Amino acid sequence: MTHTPDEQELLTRQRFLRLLAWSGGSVMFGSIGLTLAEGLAGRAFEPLNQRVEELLQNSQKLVPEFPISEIEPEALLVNSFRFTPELDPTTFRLTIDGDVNQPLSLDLKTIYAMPQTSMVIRHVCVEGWAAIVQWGGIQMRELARLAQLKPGVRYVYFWSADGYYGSWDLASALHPQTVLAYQKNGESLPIENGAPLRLASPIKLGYKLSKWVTRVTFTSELMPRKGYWEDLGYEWFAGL
Ligand SMILES: Nc1nc2c(c(=O)[nH]1)N[C@H]1C(S)=C(S)[C@@H](COP(=O)(O)O)O[C@H]1N2
Ligand SMILES: [Mo]
Repeated sequence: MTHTPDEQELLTRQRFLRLLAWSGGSVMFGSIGLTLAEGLAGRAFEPLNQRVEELLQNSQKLVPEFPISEIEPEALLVNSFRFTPELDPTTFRLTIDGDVNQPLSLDLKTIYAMPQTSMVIRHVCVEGWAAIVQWGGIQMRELARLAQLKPGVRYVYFWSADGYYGSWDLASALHPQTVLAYQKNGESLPIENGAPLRLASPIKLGYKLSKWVTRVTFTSELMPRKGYWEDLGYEWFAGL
């Protein structure tokens, strides 16, 4: 995270092009059916709005990470309140929609080909346990760059296949250590921990870290339903 804004922008473009090449052009250009060429020539690289740009350039305060030797493989308790959905990795798509210029529908192959972030952090559950875990996945900010947030976006909703849902403030979602993870402790993410994709971040309590995320929606307003636990009285921000 030591690039100048221009270098950053260039990197993002290069990554996006690489991503398109690797995905065989399967990145979807929005609901109005832009072709790949139109997308590349036109809207795909519009400058981001100032506020989002600031959030993306500013690496925000990084939470110190742990050495790999401090991972506690047994300490992460499975905490699922509903059922454990079995998602087929071959047909799975992550939908990114809402107030974005470039809605996306990404398969796992495409997501795995994107730049991977790995971090060893502490997961903290309000129920009184914690665990040092290594997560590997894609930064939410990387997805936000690709989707191109519209001006006025302030919140992000995460929808899960078990009916769980939650909302975050945009700054926390675009923090460099907020990741959609597909690996745990160096191996593929187990189903009970949220495969194929779950949120991981050292800046939020466990109940904000949705498992089995299938859809990410950027919005300017919070809806009456703010989150599974939040709607039952738990604190919304839930920062660590
Ligand atoms: N979709 C979904 N996400 C969820 C939950 C859940 O029940 N469903 N439980 C939350 C809680 S309270 C915690 S502590 C963590 C637990 O993650 P783990 O089961 O991988 O340890 O997942 C969070 N994300
Ligand atoms: Mo939790």
